[in-house]
Amino acid sequence: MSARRPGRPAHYVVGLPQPPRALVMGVVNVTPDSFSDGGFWYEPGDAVEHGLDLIAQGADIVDVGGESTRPGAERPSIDEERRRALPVIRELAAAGAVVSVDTMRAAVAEDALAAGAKLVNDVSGGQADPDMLRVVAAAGVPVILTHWRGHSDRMQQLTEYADVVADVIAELRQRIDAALAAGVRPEHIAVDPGLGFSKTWDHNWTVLARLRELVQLDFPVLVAASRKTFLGELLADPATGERRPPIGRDAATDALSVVAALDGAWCIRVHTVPATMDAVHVAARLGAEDG
Ligand code: PMM
Repeated sequence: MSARRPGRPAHYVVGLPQPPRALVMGVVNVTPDSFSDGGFWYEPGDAVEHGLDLIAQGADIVDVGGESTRPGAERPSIDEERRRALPVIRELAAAGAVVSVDTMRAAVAEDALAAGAKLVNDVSGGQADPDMLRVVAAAGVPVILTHWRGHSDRMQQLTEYADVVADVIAELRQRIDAALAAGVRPEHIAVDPGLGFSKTWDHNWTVLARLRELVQLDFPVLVAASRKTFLGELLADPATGERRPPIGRDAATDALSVVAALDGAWCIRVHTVPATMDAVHVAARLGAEDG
């Protein structure tokens, strides 16, 4: 592995924007209970407006989801998930945005694609719903496969690893193989180490420190550290020990965005876009230096 950091994606997903820098994906959670922004954009009109703001700020993709995946979260019914996500996806796609649907349900993914979504972000990597990879293959759209071991009610009990990076890579390879076997085209696959999904805070740091091993998998890598609890824990109030609340974690998120982009991440998934855009430009410029 060279000492130099590439500063721009080592690989791109065919059919999505390919700027000479990491892509920025802005999050639109249409949920009452997401850890980071739950309830902020729960009304469809507010969610659409937020998505349009993210696009105006430069987001390459907006990721719309109707299910919170925070530890312990209860799953909404499929109808409720549809009710939350689909109108927002329809409007944002009609406004010209590249929309991804953040869902673990094949039927929701199918409806979202019909409503104009261009890619599927499945945090279970196709494991939660046995039909998901078939739906993605049939639609001929890109998919993000995240490292995942179980639903939110039990994911924090599934944190045993021999070597977290090697194990995540091996498990992601299995998901890639499953996607290919279902007929998904290789150039439509991106992977994500799933920070916070069946990982301790230390595991998250190890994965981020060794991100370049994941980049060497030869598939585009998405990094979604934005506002996650391990940042709140790092930045806990020294006097009280109280965790920094999600809204106060954006500067730390931006710092990680520079590092991830320098290491060759394909896409950075964040709640606030402007500083992330600057971060990926800085990384790309540094990566363009010879030496
Ligand atoms: N994390 C959340 C939701 N969606 N999608 C991907 N690909 N990777 C993630 O780590 C991920 C995700 C957790 O909740 P948030 O929407 O508040 O960040």
